[in-house]
Amino acid sequence: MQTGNDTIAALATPPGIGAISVIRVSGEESILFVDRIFKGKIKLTECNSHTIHYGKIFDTKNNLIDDVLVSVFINPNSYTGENSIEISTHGSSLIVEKILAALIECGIRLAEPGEFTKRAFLNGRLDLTQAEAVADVINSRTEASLRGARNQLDGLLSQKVEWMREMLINTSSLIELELDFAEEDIHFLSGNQILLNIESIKNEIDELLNSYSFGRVIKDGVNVALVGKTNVGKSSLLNYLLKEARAIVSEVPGTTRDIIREDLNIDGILFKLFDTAGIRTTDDIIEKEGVIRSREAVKNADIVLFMNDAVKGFSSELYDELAEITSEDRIIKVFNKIDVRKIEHSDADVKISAKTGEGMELLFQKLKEKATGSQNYTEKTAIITNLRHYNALKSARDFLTNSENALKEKLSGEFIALDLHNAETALSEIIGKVTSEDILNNIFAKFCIGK
Ligand SMILES: Nc1nc2c(ncn2[C@@H]2O[C@H](COP(=O)(O)OP(=O)(O)OP(=O)(O)O)[C@@H](O)[C@H]2O)c(=O)[nH]1
Ligand SMILES: [Mg+2]
Repeated sequence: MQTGNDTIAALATPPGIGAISVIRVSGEESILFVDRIFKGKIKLTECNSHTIHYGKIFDTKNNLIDDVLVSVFINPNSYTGENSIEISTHGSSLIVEKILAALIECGIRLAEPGEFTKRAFLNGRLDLTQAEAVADVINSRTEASLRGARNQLDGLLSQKVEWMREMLINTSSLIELELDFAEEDIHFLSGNQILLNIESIKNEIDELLNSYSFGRVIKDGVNVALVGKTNVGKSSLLNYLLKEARAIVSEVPGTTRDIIREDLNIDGILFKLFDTAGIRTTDDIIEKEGVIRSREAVKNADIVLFMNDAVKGFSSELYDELAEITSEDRIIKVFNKIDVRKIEHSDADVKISAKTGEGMELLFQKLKEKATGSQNYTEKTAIITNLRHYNALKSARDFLTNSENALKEKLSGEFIALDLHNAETALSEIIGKVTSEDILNNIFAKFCIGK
C-alpha cells in the first residue's frame, strides 16, 4: 500500500443507484484540487473548516457533471487528520465515475482499501485497536457485536493496554535505577513489590484472554448444528426457530439431504444454524452423502443440538459417535416431541416440542450459556475479539512469566528489565505503538474502499 501525503479519493457510499453518493477526498492538496472543478459562490480554498457549500462540478473540459454539496475539513480536524473534502452528488454511478475521472485528471489518485483509516492511524487520530474497530463497527450484524466494536472504538481496550504498559514502564525504570546504584546497594522497589506488580498485570491480561472466546462469539456468531437420527424433528425445530417453513418436513425418514443454513438472532447473539440430514445407515447414495455432510457439520460446530425423539428415547450409540467427533461440552441433548409423550428422560438437557413451542425458553437459555460461557460481561467490559490482540497478549504474558522466574531465581535485574521491556513491546503492538508495515497492510487491506 502506498503512503505519503499525496491526495486520494474514493466513493464512500455503496456503489449503484441511491439518493446521494458521497465521494471522499483527502490529502494536503485536496481542497485545492477539488476547487479546480467546483464552481460555487466562494472558492473552497477560502472556506472555513466544517462548512458545507452548494455548487456545480465540471469536468476538466468544462462540461457540467452535477450539482453537489461539498463539505470542507481543514487539518487536523478531519477523520484522516489531513485536509479533506466530501462531495455529495446525486446517487448515480455514472456521475460518481465522471467526478472521480475529473479528480484523477487534476492529479488525485484512487484510494486503496482502508487508506483513509490508515492515514487516520498514521496521523494519530486513532490507535490501531480503534482503527480495527472501525471495520468491526461497519461489519456488525447484531446488537452485541456492535456494542463490542463500539467499546473498542471508544478506546476501552486501548485504555486497559495503556494502563498495563505504564505499570510495566514504571516497574522496569525503577529496576534500571537500582542497577545504576548497584554498588551502593540501594533498593527502590522490593522484589516482592515487583512480583505483585507483575501479578496484577498478568491478572488483567488473563481477563482479556478469557474474554476472547466470548468476543469471537459476539463478533462472528456461533455455528450450531442440528443433528440426530432421521425423523426426530430437526427440520421442524429449524422452521419453528425461524418462524417460517424453511425446510421440508415430513414423516418420511431421510427428508433432509443437503445442509440448510440460516441465521437466528437470540438477544443480540448471532446463531448460524445448520439443519442436517438425519444420521442412519442407508443405501441411497444421495442420502449417504448427506450423512457424510452431517458429520462434517458436527466437526465445524461450536454447539451441537443433539436431537432425540422423546417417544423413541435416547440414541446413546449415536451420542457416543458424536462425542468422538466433537467435545462433549459442546453438545446439548435435546428431546423433541414432548407434546406426544411426556416422560422423564435423565439424559435430557432440554425437552421441547417443535410443534407447540414448549420448552423453547430453556433451549434459548442453554444456547446462550454455551455460546457465552459463564463469564459475566457488562456493557462496559473491555473484551478482545481479534486474534492479533490475543496473540500479542499471550506473548506479553509469557515474557511476564519469564520475568517472575528470573526474580524468583534472583537473577540480575538486567534480565528482569529485559523481559518486562519485551512484554511492554508486545502490548505496544496491540495499540500500534510498535508495528510493521506488513501488519498495517494486512489490517487495512481487509477494509472496504472509501473507509
Ligand atoms: N407431534 C410432534 N411431531 C413432530 C414434532 N417435531 C417434528 N414432528 C414430526 O416428525 C416428523 C419428522 O419431522 P422432521 O422435522 O422432518 O424431522 P427431521 O429430523 O428433519 O427428519 P430428517 O430430515 O428425515 O432427518 C414430521 O412428521 C413432523 O411433523 C413435535 O414436536 N411434535
Ligand atoms: Mg430434516
